[in-house]
Amino acid sequence: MAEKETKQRGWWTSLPGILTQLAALIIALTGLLTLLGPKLGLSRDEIDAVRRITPKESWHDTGLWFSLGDTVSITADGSWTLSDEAHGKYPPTSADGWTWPDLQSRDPAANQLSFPKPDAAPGALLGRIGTDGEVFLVGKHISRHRAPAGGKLYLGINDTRLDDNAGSIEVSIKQGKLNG
Ligand SMILES: [Ca+2]
Repeated sequence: MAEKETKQRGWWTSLPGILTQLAALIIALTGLLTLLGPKLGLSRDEIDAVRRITPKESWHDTGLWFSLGDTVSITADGSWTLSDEAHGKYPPTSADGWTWPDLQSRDPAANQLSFPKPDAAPGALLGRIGTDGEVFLVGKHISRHRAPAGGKLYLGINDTRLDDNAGSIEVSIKQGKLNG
């Protein structure tokens, strides 16, 4: 009995120590996230332009011109859906889109549709430079993608039918010039 009481006292005595260690861990993690933060997206002073992209337009014209070899970095926030409530299928997703297994579990025939970029996630944010430029995956973030040709930057959703889409994604864009 006496031994049990001693054990209990011991446990309570060490509680402040455990809390202190927990607090130190939280402070350390917060610091780490602050350090990593700018690497996960564009920092405020890096942003050259902000655009809002809706999934109902096939290719949003950002109005930003790129020359061959320039780089484009994009951070995308917000959510949109491949099919709104009226058509009743897909809850909102980020600019990373759905995974193919998730999509096919809801719609087994989905892979027979012709997506703008079939090897990228359905509902993902896509980009192209020039109206005929090669389509590239943007998702929630892309860093220093090199322009394969000169032209304007267009952004859009990886989807086949656009009229049943909803939501919007806000993109922050940074242009890196090859010369200067
Ligand atoms: Ca759709």
